[in-house]
Amino acid sequence: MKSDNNKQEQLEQFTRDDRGKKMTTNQGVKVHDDEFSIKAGERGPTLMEDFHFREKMTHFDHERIPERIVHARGFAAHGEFQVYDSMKEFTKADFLQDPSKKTPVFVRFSTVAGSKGSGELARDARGFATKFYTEEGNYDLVGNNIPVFFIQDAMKFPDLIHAVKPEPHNEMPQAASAHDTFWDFVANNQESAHMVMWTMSDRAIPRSFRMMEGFGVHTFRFVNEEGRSHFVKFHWKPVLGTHSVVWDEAQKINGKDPDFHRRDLWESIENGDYPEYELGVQMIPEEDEFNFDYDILDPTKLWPEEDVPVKIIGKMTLNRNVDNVFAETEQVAFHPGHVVPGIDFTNDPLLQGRLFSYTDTQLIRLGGPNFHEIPINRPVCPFHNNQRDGYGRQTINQGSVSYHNNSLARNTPETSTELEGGYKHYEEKVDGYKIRARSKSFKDHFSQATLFWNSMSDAEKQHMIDAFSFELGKVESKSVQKQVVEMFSNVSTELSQNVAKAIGVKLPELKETNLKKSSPALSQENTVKSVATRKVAVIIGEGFDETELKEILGKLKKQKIKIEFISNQLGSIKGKNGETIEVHHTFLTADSVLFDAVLIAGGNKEKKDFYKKATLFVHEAYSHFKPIGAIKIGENLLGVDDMKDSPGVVLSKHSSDFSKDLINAIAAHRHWNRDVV
Ligand code: HDE
Repeated sequence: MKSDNNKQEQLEQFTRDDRGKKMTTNQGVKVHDDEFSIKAGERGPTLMEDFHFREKMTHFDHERIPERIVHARGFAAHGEFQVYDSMKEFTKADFLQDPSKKTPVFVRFSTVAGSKGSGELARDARGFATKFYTEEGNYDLVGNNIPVFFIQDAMKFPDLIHAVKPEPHNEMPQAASAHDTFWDFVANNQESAHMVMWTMSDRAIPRSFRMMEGFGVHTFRFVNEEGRSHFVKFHWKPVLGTHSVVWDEAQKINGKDPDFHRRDLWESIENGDYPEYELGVQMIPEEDEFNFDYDILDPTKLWPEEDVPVKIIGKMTLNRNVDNVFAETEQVAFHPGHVVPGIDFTNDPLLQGRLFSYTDTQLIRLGGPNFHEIPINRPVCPFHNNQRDGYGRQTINQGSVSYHNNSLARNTPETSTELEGGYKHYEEKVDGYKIRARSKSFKDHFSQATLFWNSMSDAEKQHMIDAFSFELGKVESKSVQKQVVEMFSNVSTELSQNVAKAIGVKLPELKETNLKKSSPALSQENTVKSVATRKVAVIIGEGFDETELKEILGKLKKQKIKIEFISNQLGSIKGKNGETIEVHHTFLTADSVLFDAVLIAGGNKEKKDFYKKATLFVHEAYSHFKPIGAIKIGENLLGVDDMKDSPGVVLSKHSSDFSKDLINAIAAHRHWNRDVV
């Protein structure tokens, strides 16, 4: 089938299906036997001349490449992007001009601190890196799901990462910031305060890659045809809203299914439930650069959406899983310096340092300077220059000339004027002393951390107090604990006092912060509420009520809710009128933490063992504030009476429209005002 996606077409030239083919060596020689090496006698030593054995083993010995120093654990998918209306007024970037144009994209999501094999529900920022294969070359938006960063200057990045990674003397803990060196770094680098508030919030434990925002973090520039520039911040807004799990659940998911996020993304795409994100931009005209009470180039600051609105300009849809994780997800090389005409940099010192680091890291990770020739990294437009040779070079450049200027090839490949699409850097006037220092305008570390705190709902605040208390509770040094509590007393007295109590350190002095401002856009309570693709576990036993269940399930499915049946054993379960249902999981192979909601169908022929396991399942979901529905015979699984009257628990006998009430309860995501121990 011919595709209308030129990146996919390009990749197909390199894609190979080995099924049904004859086995050959890499030299193309047909293989006679792939099980035994050649030996001098059946019980003798292996012979060096066995080229087939040598080739197979050598290739195997070299299969691994270094994992990414950060963002090692990632998962990716293909898709496309379309702009809603031309952005000509602000940028000349070609892929942002024509609403009928689809630009292929490749997106890699990741955790930051953990190694390649770590669990996906770590408390951590998530990477959200997008490669747009535009007609003018590749544009990479290499962002995170948190809009600010821990540090302001790239110089400190190795220190930050050394502090958060497992401690070098014992390689512990894996994929976790809950240890001494990370919190010591925080206390001694106080510009980290704002981002730490985010990583201690629910944002750091997303429900799904499909339900998290993305941010370019830095301030970039849009430049239009006339050369006029706007400062710009990029946002991805998930169509399904921004949702999280709770910490206890996150830790359990890591054990029950360490692949939880990738499985969710993979399955959604396989099912045709394509994840969608809208692209938004906040723009500030060049002349307004100094009209804010923070420095708009400081990467520890966001621009509150209520002050600088997010203009939604297009949509990205992820619609194809990779064919091969190594070839695509592992070998993709992102770089914030991969820009196209119409998008340019600012002097944010964090961004400036990233512009160096990303090529440098690929040289060791992908083994040389030709990583742009790896299929996933190739632009879809032609590329020509005088760069030659190096490990793994694939292009066969013809002719004798590989220099510029030349006359022998009529000075080609030739450069392009701006009008012809040549990338011309924005001509910004820069004047100053060479100096190693932090700008004075970057010195307020706490105001926006307080803004974030003020913007949280009561439940979100409690989660943050718990997260700080957990993390600092794992810190062994009393001195570090005290320093951190003292530091966050600059952000919120309520937060720091509660944490101090929980970890048993002296209460910090009361500091009155006058900052009352909040930004509602920062709270996940105000996000989109959608039930589409939510996973409901239906607990079902022998003798369930077919008539009632069928009607409810029909209505849930209409809302694109996913249903999975769970019982004591696999196979068919019979209803009271003899109809059967195939069970997807048992209480052994599934767990409530892997679902968004529970529907108890029950069964009147089940015995004690079923009830014991089912009750545990339901109670755990309840303790994680999840919506629970019970149809009549299932109700006895709810046990204690106050559970039946709790928010988010819907009983068919009390409800005139049970399915509707259950759907509303699922849309609310979690029911925080429950009395849960
Ligand atoms: Fe990265 N970062 N980073 N980073 N980063 C890398 O590049 C670096 C920063 C981000 O899925 C590395 O190819 C420095 C901010 C993502 O392949 C490396 C600094 C943001 C990914 C690197 C930062 C990010 C990376 C490791 C401070 C959000 C994964 C492997 C100056 C805007 C991309 C690689 C993927 C990966 C360096 C800070 C996002 C070492 C020096 C801020 C999403 O080059």
